[in-house]
Amino acid sequence: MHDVRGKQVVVIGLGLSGRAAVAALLDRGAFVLANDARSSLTPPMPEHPALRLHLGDHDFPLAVDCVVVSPGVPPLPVIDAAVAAGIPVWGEIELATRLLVQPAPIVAIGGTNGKSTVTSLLGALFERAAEKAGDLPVFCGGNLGEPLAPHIDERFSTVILEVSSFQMERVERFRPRAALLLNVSPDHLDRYAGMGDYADAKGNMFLQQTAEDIAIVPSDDADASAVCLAQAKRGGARIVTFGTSVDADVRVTDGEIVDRRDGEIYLRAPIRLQGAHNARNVAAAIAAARDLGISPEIIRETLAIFEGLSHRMAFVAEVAGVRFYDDSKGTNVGAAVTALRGLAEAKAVLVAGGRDKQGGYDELRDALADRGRACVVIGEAAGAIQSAVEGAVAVAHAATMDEAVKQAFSLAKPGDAVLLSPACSSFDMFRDYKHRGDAFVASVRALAVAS
Ligand code: UMA
Repeated sequence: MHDVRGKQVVVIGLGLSGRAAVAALLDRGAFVLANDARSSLTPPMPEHPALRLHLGDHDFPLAVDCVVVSPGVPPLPVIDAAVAAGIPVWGEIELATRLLVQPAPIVAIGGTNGKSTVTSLLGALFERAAEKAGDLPVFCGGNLGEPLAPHIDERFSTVILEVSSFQMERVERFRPRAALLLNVSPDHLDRYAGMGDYADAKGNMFLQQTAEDIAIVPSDDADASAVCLAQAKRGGARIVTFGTSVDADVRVTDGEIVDRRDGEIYLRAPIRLQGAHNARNVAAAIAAARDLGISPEIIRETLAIFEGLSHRMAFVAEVAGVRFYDDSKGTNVGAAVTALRGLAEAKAVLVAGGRDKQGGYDELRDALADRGRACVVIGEAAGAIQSAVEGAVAVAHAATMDEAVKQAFSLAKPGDAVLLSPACSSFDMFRDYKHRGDAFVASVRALAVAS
């Protein structure tokens, strides 16, 4: 356990991660300066004799031993100044894993898409195994929603963390026993200079790995496999591959997932998570789980019942022959394209838009040309999406989610899907993607009642 007692630490950004970091640091005896660009906080920070606040800007004096940065805080002059002065700058994950009262093997899951599904599946697999063995509980969180910092005094058998590129920008000793990079496709290009920088941030999770650890990356033509492999090679772990190529260690075929390391075969038919992209997600999870000692029996039992996440391709309702799906978690173009192409229905009305991430919408245009009936655009990115996809499909504009659902329904034909997969973040109109998905589900339910 790392000792921060008596140290002066500044925490930048007081959302979920920042508040959790502040509480952990105070608990361990540090003096904390809590900083946020907002001038008032709701809820306010709890009072503590070792806590001071600096709100409204980031112009605080850098007389500190360490800086902890929240993932959503972009590069700032004060952070550059700290780095230049040799002051350690950590993310909440670096801090929390250092402060854990009892270190546990860490499984870290990164990638542009699928990481929440794989994290939750690994959580389910390890929890089932721990319960059966009477072992310590499992922590499952990170970018998924629950930071690790509030749990530093708990004892876990395994710590499973979904890690975003933002979170991996500021790591130093973070060393996962298994690190999975599922794919890399354009996202968050409003934050990074280019795809190279974005991939490098994700790949930082491999840096401290040694031959006792494993790095899990895709092996086929999709998902920028070469980029993922190059990132994994920045560390010293054994590399394990998954995917559709014949030489993948955990290979996906039409009907099976074959673990070529031990010859185990997992039939795809009984697996609850369906679809080609999910078969690859399952293969990646198997690659990690088997290496950390989870038995094939536990894997089969879990795969037969694990349903996946809400707001990730979740079926909502059927209204007059039109099936509605909530993929509010589809916050980038790659996710929306995968969702659209993965639908069982031949044609879909897509509801897309939100806060633009500067990645361009050409791929979405192609997918809509193949599978789209129409596109209803919402939020700040409405104009940009409309200009990109017009000509491929009919486009309508909606001011609210309720209006978007009604317009999508009127544009759909019986047998079509209406898919919310926004290709953008939600922060222009909603608190987060869950709030956006809940608004969609509520509007669909109201429509079902009214029809
Ligand atoms: N802030 C500043 N200065 C700035 C920018 C922000 O002070 O320049 C302040 C804001 O005023 C606010 C705080 O920072 O008070 C917000 O911090 P944050 O954006 O890091 O949000 P958290 O609540 O700490 O949530 C973060 C992750 N958010 C982001 O990465 C944007 C959550 O991921 C994560 O679940 C949570 O930590 C727990 O680990 C969400 C996300 O959108 C789901 N992630 C992105 C994604 O999945 O694509 C990366």
